[in-house]
Amino acid sequence: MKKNLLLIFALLLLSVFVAACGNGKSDTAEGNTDVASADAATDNGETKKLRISLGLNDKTPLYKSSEKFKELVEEKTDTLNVEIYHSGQIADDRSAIEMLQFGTLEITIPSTAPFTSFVPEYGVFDLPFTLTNTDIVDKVLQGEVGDALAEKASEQGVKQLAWWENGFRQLTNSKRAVEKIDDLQGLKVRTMENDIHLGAWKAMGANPTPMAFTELFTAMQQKTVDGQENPYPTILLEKYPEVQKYLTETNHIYSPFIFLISQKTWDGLTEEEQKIVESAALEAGEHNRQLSRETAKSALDELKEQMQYNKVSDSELEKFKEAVQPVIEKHKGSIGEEFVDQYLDAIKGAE
Ligand code: TK8
Repeated sequence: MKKNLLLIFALLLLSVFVAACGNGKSDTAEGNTDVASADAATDNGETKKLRISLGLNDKTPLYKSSEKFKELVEEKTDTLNVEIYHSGQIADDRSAIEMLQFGTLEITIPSTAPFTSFVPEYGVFDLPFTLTNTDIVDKVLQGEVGDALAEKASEQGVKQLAWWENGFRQLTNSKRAVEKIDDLQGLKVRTMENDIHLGAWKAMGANPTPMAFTELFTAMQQKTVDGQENPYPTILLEKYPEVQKYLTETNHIYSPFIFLISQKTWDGLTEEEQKIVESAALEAGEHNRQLSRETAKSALDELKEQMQYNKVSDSELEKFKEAVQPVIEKHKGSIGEEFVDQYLDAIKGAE
């Protein structure tokens, strides 16, 4: 009898011990949980860790402006510690956004295109040839359209603190110079994961493939895609001339970057910390736009030395614009007719 009681007591003790250990895994969205598990969000109880996941590498204006953000935050408080992870070390754009929704990552700064899966209205920026210069861009983003979009983001468990800049997108490929729309026929162009980009390149005669940015360089190296489209700083600093021969200036789309923080993270900050983080994101955003524009100019000069460059003539570009018109009409519905009209009116008002 005594033996049985001892055995039951030992088993009880064991079960309590196992339950206390747990599996140590937190439910996280896809992504590299080595650096992005929720428990890592606080260092040693005193400081809160803000990890920033970036897709681009540490040579780009995006990374350098993230360092500026870190500097601005850490000079104002010692309760926040900013860590920057570049080149998709933690996750690609879409996965990083999902991790913010889960609260297993604090900050990411993606292009708007992949964000349209969460908030379709951001698709206005994917309507080709609508934003045509940086003056108009600044007026539209800093005006009511920009504010309305940031408002909609908060319905998805993420808070947009600022508009940063990716830039005007240009085409590169390894096959041939693209002087006219017919040169696009059958060209395997990688696009961001966004239906409007896919539809637009199809309408222009290319053979587009949506793909996460983290897979792009390898896909070009292995020739699974012929080409891609990104702003000059990305093309140069991500070393695309190593795997692409032709550079075609099209300015077909202006891509913003959006500074997103997890709502869960935001709610865990004190009011003082929220003020510091928001003002740092805005100030580093101004730094980013300036650096992005300076870098785009110098990058083009360097790329002209390394690639076969051409600019599509205005008359030929009209054929590109004509080809994508039906795509714009079609996606007015998926984005929201009213909001697209508000966006196009804001552009007219800024001209
Ligand atoms: C980087 C991406 C990139 C974008 C793309 O995370 O995917 O081509 O232009 O800048 O957001």
